[in-house]
Amino acid sequence: MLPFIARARTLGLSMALATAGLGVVATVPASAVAGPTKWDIQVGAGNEVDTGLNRFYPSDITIHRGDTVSFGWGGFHTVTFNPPATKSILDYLGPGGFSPGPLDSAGKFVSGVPLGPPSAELPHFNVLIDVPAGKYHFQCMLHQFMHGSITVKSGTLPRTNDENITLANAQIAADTKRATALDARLTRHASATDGQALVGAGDKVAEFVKFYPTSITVRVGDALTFKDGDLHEPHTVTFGPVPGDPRDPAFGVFPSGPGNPNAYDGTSPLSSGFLFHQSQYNYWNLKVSAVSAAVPRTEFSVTFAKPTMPGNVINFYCALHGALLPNGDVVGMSGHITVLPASDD
Ligand SMILES: [Cu+2]
Repeated sequence: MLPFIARARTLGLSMALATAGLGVVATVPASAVAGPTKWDIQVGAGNEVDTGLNRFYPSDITIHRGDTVSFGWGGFHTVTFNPPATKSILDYLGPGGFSPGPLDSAGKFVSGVPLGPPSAELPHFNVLIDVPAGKYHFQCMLHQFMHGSITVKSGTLPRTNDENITLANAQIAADTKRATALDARLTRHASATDGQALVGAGDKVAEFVKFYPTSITVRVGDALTFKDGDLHEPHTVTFGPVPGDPRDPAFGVFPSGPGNPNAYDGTSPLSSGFLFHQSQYNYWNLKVSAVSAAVPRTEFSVTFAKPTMPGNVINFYCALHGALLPNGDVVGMSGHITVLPASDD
């Protein structure tokens, strides 16, 4: 069904043409008169604080050749058709990662990122789809499970854009509900004193950009082990500032001191470098990047050399998703540690 305005316009046009003696237009089916359709896909969802939903909403749509797909940003992602084997994730985060449509050949590299002037809403990434009948894949280059497809066919389509949006909203609601329950379970089960902490967590869609727990107690001489539970994005476990130049592609990627993780004093800068999984190294195609030497590591252990003073804590943060403020406070993806004297037994 055409929207009312479009129907009114179509009707008005046929009446005008009929009046001009071109009544033949009345025999053209309404769907042909309507012309190309715009289809909406929301790229990710979440609360923009600590929970991301890394899925295309909807993931798979069926359209006509000549229609436009309008990708609206629901988080930081890319929309990429036919990624070249010569590019790594680092390429997509800069201007070289942008390659506008139309998709007018099956193998054409088309890619967008949510970049633009500061405004209330980032401009959508609109891609005219001008390829023969077939199935065309796209993906987010950052989030390895985030894939979608556009099927091009002629004739009747399975759903309207409005019907797609309704299904997409139901999927967002289901993902949000599942994520809320999983986050509550992780929070409940995170022990502040068992010597372990999670660095990010989630499932194949939901991503929690936080530490579990955020408040940790450990004794002098006992190892505290941080484990990366996020298959979506990399993280760091960082105490104090990260040395180096933030514009350097290698910034923060590799472990750095001078703090000694085996006998940490709680004050010297110390960073795990990026924690990530082998599957992420592969998906990001890091082997062709400036940081190809980065080794996928999913754990970082710290053993403290002395107790914190009463009322004091040691702050830590993720250098990618959190920050150290000039006054020593940490914000975003961060936490703090209380170090007790070694136990006597
Ligand atoms: Cu992080």
